[in-house]
Amino acid sequence: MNSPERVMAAIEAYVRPLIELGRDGGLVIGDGGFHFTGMELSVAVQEQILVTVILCNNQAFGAIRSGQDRNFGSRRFGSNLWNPDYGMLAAAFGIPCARVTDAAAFQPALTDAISSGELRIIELAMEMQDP
Ligand SMILES: Cc1ncc(C[n+]2csc(CCOP(=O)(O)OP(=O)(O)O)c2C)c(N)n1
Ligand SMILES: [Mg+2]
Repeated sequence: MNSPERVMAAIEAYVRPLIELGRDGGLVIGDGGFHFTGMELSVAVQEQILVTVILCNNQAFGAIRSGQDRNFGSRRFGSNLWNPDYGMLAAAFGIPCARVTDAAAFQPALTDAISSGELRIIELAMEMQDP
């Protein structure tokens, strides 16, 4: 599994050169945030917005759950997520999606997605960690 620190370091290493070149690298979003906004993939396909979407899947509204653990004696409510099969969801939009569960596989997947120049999704299985 991937720790947030390792993931962010890898993302920064790959995305920073693109930002410095003035190119759109992509976006990083949590599974909870994706549940709010995921249908915008339709706009991305329609308008051919060719970015890499890194979908960080920790099966939780993690920041909310951490707050519940810290401030409410670990009494969790509504902060765990049931998630769909993102590969199937991406396929419904015609978007290739790679699922990464091992930290070592993330950088090759990111390089592959960015260099494709296509709209791509990388689903990154994450550990749930208190920030
Ligand atoms: C529009 C909106 N609604 C609710 C919130 C409150 N909120 C802050 S963090 C968070 C959880 C986000 O979950 P996820 O995207 O999975 O990220 P994680 O914390 O798990 O990394 C929510 C719901 C918000 N910031 N914006
Ligand atoms: Mg989450």
